[in-house]
Amino acid sequence: MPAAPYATVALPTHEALDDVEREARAEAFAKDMALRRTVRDFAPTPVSRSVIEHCLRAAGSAPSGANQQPWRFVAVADADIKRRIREAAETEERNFYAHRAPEQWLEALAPLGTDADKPFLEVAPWLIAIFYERFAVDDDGVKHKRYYPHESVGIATGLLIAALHRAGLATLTHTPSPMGFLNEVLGRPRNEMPFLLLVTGHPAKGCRVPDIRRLPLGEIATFLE
Ligand code: IYR
Repeated sequence: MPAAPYATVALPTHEALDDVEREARAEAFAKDMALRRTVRDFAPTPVSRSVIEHCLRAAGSAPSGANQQPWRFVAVADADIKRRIREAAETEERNFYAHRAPEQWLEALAPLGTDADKPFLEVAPWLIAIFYERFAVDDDGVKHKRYYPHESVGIATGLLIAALHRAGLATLTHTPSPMGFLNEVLGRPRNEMPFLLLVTGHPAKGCRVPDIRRLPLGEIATFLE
């Protein structure tokens, strides 16, 4: 039997904006987001758990396939767990840089100067491991497929990165490859797939970032009016 449709509620009212204010807000948000940069050099300065909680609430407001909300976040500040994540990630990364990465991939990474050393995994105050459920298992052990889990967790992660940036924090979207060790270290069940590790904190004093450019709007967007 199909489930009954949801009851409905009035759309929660967002403040009404006039067109001038709308334009100003859209522009201001784009300008603020343009300041976001991926950082690899973090300060050990602590960040309060409640800030991370607010940002995770923002992430959890993302749209998802059939409202299944397949994302799961594990926020790690514990030094011992961070050390274990670093050790496991560096083991995988050494293998990646020395053996697994195809030449073309290494060439693409060369301008970034990344290597297998990941000190930021211990220095940054928070590592937010992001998982998505491939399926859920109910009390009778029956598996329930999740729909569009990649799209859903990707959108939630985007909101999380934006929320952390708005809170004045820096992030690194880190994808140690493969990431299966995160399930072991963090004790997550096998139906949860690691998506990425969001290294979060304050940038180190004097932190420098590559002088990259973003594609102009004309190259990323087409308007058909
Ligand atoms: N996971 C590796 C390699 C890496 C891959 C891409 I694509 C990057 O944009 C950056 C790094 C690492 O973290 O070093």
